[in-house]
Amino acid sequence: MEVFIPDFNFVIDGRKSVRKVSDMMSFWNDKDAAQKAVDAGDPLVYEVYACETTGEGELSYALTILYPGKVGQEFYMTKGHFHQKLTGEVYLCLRGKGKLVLENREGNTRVLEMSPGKVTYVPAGFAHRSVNTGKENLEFMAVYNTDAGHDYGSIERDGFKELITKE
Ligand code: M6P
Ligand code: ZN
Repeated sequence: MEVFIPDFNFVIDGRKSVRKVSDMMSFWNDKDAAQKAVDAGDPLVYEVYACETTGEGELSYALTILYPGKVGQEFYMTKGHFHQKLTGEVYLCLRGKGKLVLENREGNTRVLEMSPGKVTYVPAGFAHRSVNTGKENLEFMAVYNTDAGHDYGSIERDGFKELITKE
């Protein structure tokens, strides 16, 4: 199958969010390593360019650029979230190498591979976190329901069962 990989050397006209190590203190497994990274300059972990629409039934989409690196043994990752509303999400990996970690409220887990051209699906009811296990940027497009909402609370408190420390 031929896969079309868009050239992402353009800036998406969207809202940009920036996450540094210090913005995610409660999400890292190794808090001492996280504090050391903050003290050493607080590196950028990821950026999200989100185009969020309004209106029932609409879709929103976001480009995430997740930089390579580790905090302790743990690869750089997104915070990860559940949707407030029971809705799925589609990911298209554009560049780099990584994993998409899924976990539902019952603790069922799946880890999917991300590589350029690969599409992965997050079923409704699964929290999702992307992890950069490579040496270059991991870049991906996500498409989700505009009403989905981001619920970070339980991930912030309990984390994911899967800790990604190996490629
Ligand atoms: C993807 C989508 C976005 C999300 C982003 C970063 O682009 O799932 O909705 O905001 O990744 O993930 P998080 O919000 O968990 O930090
Ligand atoms: Zn989502």
